[in-house]
Amino acid sequence: MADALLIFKPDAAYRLAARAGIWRWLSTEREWKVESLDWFQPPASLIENHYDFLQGRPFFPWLVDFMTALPVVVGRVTASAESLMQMRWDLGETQIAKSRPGSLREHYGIFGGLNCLHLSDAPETGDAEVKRWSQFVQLDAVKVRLEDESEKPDHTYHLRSLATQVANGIHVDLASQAIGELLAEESELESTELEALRRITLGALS
Ligand code: DAT
Ligand code: MG
Repeated sequence: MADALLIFKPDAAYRLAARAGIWRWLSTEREWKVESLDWFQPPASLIENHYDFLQGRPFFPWLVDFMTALPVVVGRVTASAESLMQMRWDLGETQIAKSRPGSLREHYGIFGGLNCLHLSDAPETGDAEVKRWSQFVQLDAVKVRLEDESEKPDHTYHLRSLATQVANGIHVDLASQAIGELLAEESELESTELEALRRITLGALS
């Protein structure tokens, strides 16, 4: 069995219907086990190391902001190498426009790298990521209970449509405002935290 690091990124941690849908999948524990889960706000230095292979890419500053702007739900799962590959298959491809129909990211992801979930891609990376993150957050107990249903609406496809408009320079102000309103409806965030979720969402579109 191998360790893998799992993160509900802000677009999954706070969009409650998306979070519930992803949790419904994760909690089946079909061929894996959720060993730990907790809220944690990563410092920039941790994210810069975690994603060091992406340093220099144009989206890197956004990626660091995205992953550090708000607390996220971090966990450790154990799975065989084959099961981890199966989990990554269920997750879908990195960029939303390319993610496989029926995958979690195609279902809940909004745009570009706003893709809901991090999951280590192999036993070796899982081992290294769990060791690195363990220096910052305990990965040995399930401390958060996530719901598998939500009263909140799931606006994924509407958000994706508006995000595509913004990314293409079409009705940018109106579409940006509508994105903020839909995120407010999907989440329980208010004021500065809601503004942070809006900022990192719009940041993925430029
Ligand atoms: P994954 O998360 O599927 O393992 P990765 O490890 O290659 O993908 O990249 C880490 C994160 O960086 C990814 O979840 C979102 C962001 N990212 C990667 N490539 C991107 C791109 N071309 N455009 C926008 N964001 C990207
Ligand atoms: Mg990766």
